[in-house]
Amino acid sequence: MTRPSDDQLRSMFVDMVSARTQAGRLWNLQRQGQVGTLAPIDGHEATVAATAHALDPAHDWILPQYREPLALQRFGPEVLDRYMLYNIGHPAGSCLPESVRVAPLQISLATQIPHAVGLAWGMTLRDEPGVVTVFFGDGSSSEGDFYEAGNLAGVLGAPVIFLCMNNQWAISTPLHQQTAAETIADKAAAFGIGGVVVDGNDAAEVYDAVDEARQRALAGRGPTLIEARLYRLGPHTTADDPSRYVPPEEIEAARRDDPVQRLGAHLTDLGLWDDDAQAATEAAAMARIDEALEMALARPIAPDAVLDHCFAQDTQRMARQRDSLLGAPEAGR
Ligand SMILES: Cc1ncc(C[n+]2csc(CCOP(=O)(O)OP(=O)(O)O)c2C)c(N)n1
Repeated sequence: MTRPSDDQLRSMFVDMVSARTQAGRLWNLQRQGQVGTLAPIDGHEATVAATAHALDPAHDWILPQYREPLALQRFGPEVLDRYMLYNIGHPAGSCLPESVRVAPLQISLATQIPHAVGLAWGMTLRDEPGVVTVFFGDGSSSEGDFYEAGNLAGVLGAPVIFLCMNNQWAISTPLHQQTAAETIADKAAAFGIGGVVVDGNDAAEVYDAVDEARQRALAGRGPTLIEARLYRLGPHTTADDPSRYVPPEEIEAARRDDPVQRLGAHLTDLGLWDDDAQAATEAAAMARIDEALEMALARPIAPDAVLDHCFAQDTQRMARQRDSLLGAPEAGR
């Protein structure tokens, strides 16, 4: 077991506080109509930040679902810059620079899981060091892609970490309607790989588990399925109203175990955090997200950009749509 040092815990916490602060800002921007519908990170910060800190941004890959980018600062400032482009609907938001080992967001549930196995196996074939960590939710663990990818990864011994963020809900579907298995980690047995449940509100525990899975993968001992148990503290997306289906006592209990407050209290006890550190981190996070928004808004976007990157050549229908978007005289016929 590799417990993170106090300094590592503190830098994870900076990323967690930044993510929480920026999530609040994004919420307001969405309500002001400046960015589109998005899935808030609230409640997932410890798991995502600790995972990023247990990995090596120079060699390891992260394949996110859609909730993670604000806590992936360790993998480079481009992650936030591209996330803001994505949120304003710019196609460049789905294309990260090659030097950044983070894949674009994935909305089609679980499709990133087989991609992760393919990427990891490709790295093995090319003798490239590193592991691939793929994030997905409890709901995504019911998709066929999860089972196919888990099975293949087990057979190949691919260097993958399957990181299931079990936040208890898939929009309004509670976990007990998702699976009859006692834990999602139990499913690892069917793949012939290691499976572990961790407290996803405990950054140190997540760090340990990811570090151990990483060492195992690098030593050629194959994949691991980590189930991080946490709670979605906000709505599913900015378009959701969880008060219609989340029992109030459940969300109140989850708020008492808020991962950001938990680690903040621990670091404060150690004398490593105080109100000044909190204020400085929040101010820097706000300045950074506003800078990213400004850069995103300044980037030109062609009116027909939505049609790019679908096919090498437009279909006839797309060509008509493109003319229409570009205001050609033939438009609208
Ligand atoms: C293949 C597919 N089916 C359905 C949906 C609609 N959908 C979007 S999010 C979601 C719930 C996902 O839950 P989970 O995987 O637990 O992740 P969470 O949002 O809770 O983080 C569903 C059903 C989708 N995006 N893709």
